Amino acid sequence: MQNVRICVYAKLEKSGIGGYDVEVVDNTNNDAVYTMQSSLFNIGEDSTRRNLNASSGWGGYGYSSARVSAPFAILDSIYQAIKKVKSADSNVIFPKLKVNWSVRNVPSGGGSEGELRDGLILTSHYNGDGNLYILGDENSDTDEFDNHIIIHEWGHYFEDKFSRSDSIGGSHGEGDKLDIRVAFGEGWGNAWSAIATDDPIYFDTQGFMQSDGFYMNIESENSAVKGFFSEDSIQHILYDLYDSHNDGADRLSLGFKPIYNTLVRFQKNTKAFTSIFTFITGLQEENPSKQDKINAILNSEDIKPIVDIYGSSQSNLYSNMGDSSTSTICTSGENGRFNKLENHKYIRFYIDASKNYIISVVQNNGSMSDPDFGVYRTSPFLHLGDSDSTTYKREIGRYILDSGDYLLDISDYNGQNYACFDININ
Ligand SMILES: [Ca+2]
Ligand SMILES: [Ca+2]
Ligand SMILES: [Ca+2]
Ligand SMILES: [Ca+2]
Repeated sequence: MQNVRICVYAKLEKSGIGGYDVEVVDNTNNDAVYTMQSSLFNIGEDSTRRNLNASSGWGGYGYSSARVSAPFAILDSIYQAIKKVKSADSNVIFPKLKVNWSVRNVPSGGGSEGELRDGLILTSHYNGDGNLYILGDENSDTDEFDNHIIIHEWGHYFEDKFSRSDSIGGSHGEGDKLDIRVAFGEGWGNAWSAIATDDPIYFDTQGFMQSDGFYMNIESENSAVKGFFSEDSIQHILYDLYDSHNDGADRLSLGFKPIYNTLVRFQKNTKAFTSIFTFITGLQEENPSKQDKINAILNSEDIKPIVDIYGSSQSNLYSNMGDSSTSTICTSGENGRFNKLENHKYIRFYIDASKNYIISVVQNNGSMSDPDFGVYRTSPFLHLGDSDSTTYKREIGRYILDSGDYLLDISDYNGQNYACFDININ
């Protein structure tokens, strides 16, 4: 009789319709896939059953041996997310996902390729290209058992592969008035973690012996700031649209399917930047009879009825160039830098004739700004490029544009309190 050992890989694999391909690797050890092994045993002549235990490695006051269960706990959270998506669409196929976890993944560094290989991952995050990075830093911040964190970050993978996110990223926290694209992306991540787990208590364990942490109630916590620019408001709205527990202004129980359908169809193809304005516009188109109940939930977070994808009637973030080739906008640094509300303003414009265009953005109220802009075709939605030289006062870019609708995303890198710009497209 032979002696054998069973080896279990930290992978989730299923081919074909409804399939997925997820593996957990050690980014600080040449991307080796985590495994666990049974002891040697004699297979004998009859069928035999082996129950394997993946130990946590916890010794009572700290980790005293390998955290064998950690990669499998991460897979368990991801499998929960996969099952929730499949409950809305059984035909979905999940593109490959690599989860980079290590006990050496610490909350520092800047996220360069070399740093990621050394475990300097800054924070648990999705890298925009099929890779999750997850913290494993004992006595500081481990995330392998923080299912809401894992599923939040997986939610960014979902946006990337199935929907669309125009979020520009950057730091964000409670009480921030954010760029609408960032507010939606982060609010979605948090709401999604509560939706996938059916547990609105979001928890992040931290600190000495992982005994500290922070939590929030995704359904009912009072938002530090309310509005279309608040990630708190977005997460409360998305969760209340989904859940079947009536509370406050929430009398709607849509479940996940209408939310999923809106994300993978309307939101993916919308001609404005992704925000609560685009999401709700799409949701309302598919669920017109729910309008009043949707408005009641929006109203509880100080958002007026949403009339279009640009937030017309309650935001001045977009300007429409119309038939002229010039326009004026003003950015503000009042709410912070880089990714806060009104750091960026957006211009809608239409190109009639396909040719070479010069786009210029010039400050008209001083010279201390450093204007930058991005150019987007809207259908199909495509980021054509950025003009971000370090010259003060003006930014000029040349683009070959075909006829169609476009967006400009204009910001002041110097973050002046109030900078106004003339925009010309010729
Ligand atoms: Ca944690
Ligand atoms: Ca509800
Ligand atoms: Ca509710
Ligand atoms: Ca510039």
